[in-house]
Amino acid sequence: AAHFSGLHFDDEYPVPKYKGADKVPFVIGVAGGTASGKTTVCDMIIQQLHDHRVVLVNQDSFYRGLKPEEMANVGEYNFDHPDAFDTEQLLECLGSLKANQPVQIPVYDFKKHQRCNDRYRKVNASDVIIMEGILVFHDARVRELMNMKIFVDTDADVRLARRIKRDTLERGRDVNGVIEQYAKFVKPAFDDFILPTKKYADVILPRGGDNHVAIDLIVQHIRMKLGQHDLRKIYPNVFVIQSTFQI
Ligand code: UZR
Ligand code: MG
Repeated sequence: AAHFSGLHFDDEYPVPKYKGADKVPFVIGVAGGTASGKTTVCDMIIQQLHDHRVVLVNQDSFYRGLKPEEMANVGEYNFDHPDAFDTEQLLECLGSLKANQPVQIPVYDFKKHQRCNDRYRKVNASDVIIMEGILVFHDARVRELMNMKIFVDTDADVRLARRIKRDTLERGRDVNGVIEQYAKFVKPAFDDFILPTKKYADVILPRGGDNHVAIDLIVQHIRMKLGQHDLRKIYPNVFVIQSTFQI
């Protein structure tokens, strides 16, 4: 009978001082071609996880600013190539966030193709970190920090149509320019660098933000993982206690 006293949790057991103090954040990677609906999917996940602390970090923030010689020939610059990003800095930021350290994320100006010097976005420690971008599965070290990898798989014609709309409406480009750039850089880079990373995904999400069923399933999984996490941290002896039932 003495064993049953094990069912009561010891008052002296060290409970975390504040909620989330010693939790390892759950890191989600969301990759996929341009205009596949990555941002929409992330927004939907964040909305459904409203009762948790979630931050979204975009790979776009880690675009390198173009050097003067590259600016002089901006039409020849490949923004869809892995080298266009400062992956070392991205890795450092994601590592810090995973260690519950706040970080300063650079701010990138899409019109000037430059970083806004002295402007940073401060991101605090969170329960869930979502890292979004066309090439977030490209670097093995970045992939290793991720607990869940989602590849948003939307047909290329749908993506091109959306890209034309977005770049003409929001980025002040003309239709011919967008189509030209798509043929010259965006499509080849998708085939060479983005599509090959699909094999690293845990979840392949067809139709992006239109796929409510898949997004619900993803959110359920994240919730379950966050819940399990809490229990193990607070009651690491729970399995030992159960073994006392064996008389
Ligand atoms: P998403 N991009 C720009 O248009 N200008 C820049 O200064 C930097 C990037 C584009 C980039 C890529 N390609 O296809 C797209 N170009 O941003 C990725 N050209 O963003 O995943 O939201 O489509
Ligand atoms: Mg986007």
